[in-house]
Amino acid sequence: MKQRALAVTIGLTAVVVVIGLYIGLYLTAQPGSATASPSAGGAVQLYLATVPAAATNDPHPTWVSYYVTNSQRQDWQHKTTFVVPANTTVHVTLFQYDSATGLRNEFFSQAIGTTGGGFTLNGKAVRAIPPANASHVFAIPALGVSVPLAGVAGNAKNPCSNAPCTGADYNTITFSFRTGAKGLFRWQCFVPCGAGYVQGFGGPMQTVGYMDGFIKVV
Ligand SMILES: [Cu+2]
Repeated sequence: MKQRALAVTIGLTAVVVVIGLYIGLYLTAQPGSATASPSAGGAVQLYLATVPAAATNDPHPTWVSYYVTNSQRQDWQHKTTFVVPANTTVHVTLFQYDSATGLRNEFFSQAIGTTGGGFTLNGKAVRAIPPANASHVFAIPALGVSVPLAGVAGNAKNPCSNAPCTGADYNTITFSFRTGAKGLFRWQCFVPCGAGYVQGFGGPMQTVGYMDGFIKVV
């Protein structure tokens, strides 16, 4: 009888500890953030990448995602909160490793709110792409910024499978935008790229850390 009581007590304690850890970790876990690096003329620079699937050891290794990388595309960090200064020009270089899904809303096939009104795609200045070529969109609705990201060709010789994508085929997209006052702004993708989810807008499309994140203007 005594032994049974002891076993029940130990069992209950273990269950309570596990539930406590689960809730505690859920409440305190924060997605990591990356701070833009200083650039010429008081601007700052972000190097981002989009991948067809997160790293194989990720909690969601099949989900499309944004990553933070560096100019040489060798450092890969799964972060989607970007810290940038207020009233500053932010240069973004984005390495697009995923293939096209296509836009449901063609409005997002044009650049909006970028410095100069356009962006560069593999070194060429453009203002829009064919809607069917869009793989992802980088949009900060509250700042009026949106840029379409052309996917790598479906017959690319060396497509990326999972992050990190160093060495795989990619498109380079660059654009700049201006920050205003301090604040926390949501950014997101608008391409229905969440394959396997209702309308392509579930899973990675509705989860911060994949096709969504924050711009922390400080
Ligand atoms: Cu997307």
